[in-house]
Amino acid sequence: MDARQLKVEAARAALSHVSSGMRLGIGTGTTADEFVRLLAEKVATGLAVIGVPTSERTAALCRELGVPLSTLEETPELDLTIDGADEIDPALTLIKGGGGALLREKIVAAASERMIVIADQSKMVETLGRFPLPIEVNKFGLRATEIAVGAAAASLGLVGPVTLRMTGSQPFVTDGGHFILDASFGRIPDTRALSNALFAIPGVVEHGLFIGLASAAIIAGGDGIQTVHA
Ligand code: ABF
Repeated sequence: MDARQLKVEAARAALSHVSSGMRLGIGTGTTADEFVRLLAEKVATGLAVIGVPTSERTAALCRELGVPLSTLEETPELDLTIDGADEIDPALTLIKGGGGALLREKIVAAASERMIVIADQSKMVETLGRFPLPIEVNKFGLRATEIAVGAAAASLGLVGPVTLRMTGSQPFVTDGGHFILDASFGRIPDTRALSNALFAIPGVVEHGLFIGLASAAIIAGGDGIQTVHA
């Protein structure tokens, strides 16, 4: 199976956890998009769910395909969030944010009874950090925050640059109106210590370490579907 088909199979397996009446958090990214497409087919045949999207991009896809939407304000308690990830370790700690939606994704995941991560096998790692860690920062004082993040990260294993994420010649701006710094650690053996250090920096809004949020991960690989429970 090619990479897209693996994403589809993981998304299809996640759909089996969805039942009528559920309030769903809906993630962002290409794997989450496959889940939205399959969910829309079920909605068209009578599945009664309401979705809270984690990005404007996902909201637009849901509207296009007819998935009923709500907001976290109207629906503050969710039954299940289905979302992708950039890296997944054996304890189901995640790196997310490659798609720039980490702030809303973490808020929605935290508001959910359960979170199921859907991914292809390539996302599984023994230790997080090969993927640069996205750090969402307030635009005010960006340069000062960037310097502080670099200093804190250096004491916690930063091995590469802290780079401002760009879209063409302009800084990438999140749905929340913030910028993203991507920091290369190579390996992150102590995710909690790094999380605490980053949150101690004024200007840091959120980061892409999802610790203790995922209930399960559905992983599609060459030898089929594997479900890992936290
Ligand atoms: C999103 O899913 C992002 O946090 C993460 O970067 C992305 C993974 O994307 P894909 O499913 O396209 O690999 O939640």
